[in-house]
Amino acid sequence: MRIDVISIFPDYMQPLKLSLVGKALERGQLEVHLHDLREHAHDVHRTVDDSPYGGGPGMVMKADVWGDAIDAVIAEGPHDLLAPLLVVPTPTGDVFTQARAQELSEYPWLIFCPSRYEGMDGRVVDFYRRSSDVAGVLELSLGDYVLAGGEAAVLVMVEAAVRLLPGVLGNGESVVDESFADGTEGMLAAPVYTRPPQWRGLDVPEVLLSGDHQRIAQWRRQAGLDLTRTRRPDLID
Ligand code: JBK
Repeated sequence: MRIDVISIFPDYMQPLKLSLVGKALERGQLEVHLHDLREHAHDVHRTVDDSPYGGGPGMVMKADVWGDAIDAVIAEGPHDLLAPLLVVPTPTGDVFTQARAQELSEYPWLIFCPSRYEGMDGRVVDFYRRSSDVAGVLELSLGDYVLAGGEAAVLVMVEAAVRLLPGVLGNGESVVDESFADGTEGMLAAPVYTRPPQWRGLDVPEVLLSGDHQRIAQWRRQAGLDLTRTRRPDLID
């Protein structure tokens, strides 16, 4: 998979070098290309934003700067790959879920466009939705809270998608048993324990020490269901 990120803070993406995503980069399972949006500004001050039409607080990221940056990334990009999917993190987007992570992981090429300030000029996504230079445009939201910009959301979305790439997770089982995975019927996973069997007066549930794999599976299903009912009743409906 190839991932491009266009941002006024390309250094914000440095954590991608670490941990599981970093390993995928080292193994060549993933390529990440970072781009500074300001390199596509049109003036000496490298301006990327302007005041909103209609008034109001804050600043809006300029359509021409974003358009030139996205065009340049597409033009530089590999011509053997299919058109890229544009991903725009925004609190007004569709909620990012495990199903969305799976969907992202199935594209060979993603271009992330995190914006700062009050967001980007609305015509940018309108334009690329009609453009055959891209496979599509997804506006995605992590949830109902306010961030300073989309960069942190990009880190989350990249990690969630990349760990689903074939061969990225060492343990092939982890992807199927975890909370929200396919086959768990959208339920939370049961609590987990490791040695010692007793710690500060607290015991590991006896069944997990029994070696009876059928009872253990049954216990985990029930514990996951109980947890889902109490913590996330919305997942049951
Ligand atoms: C938020 O993806 N988001 O959730 C997001 C992106 C950019 C700004 C934001 O405030 N919530």
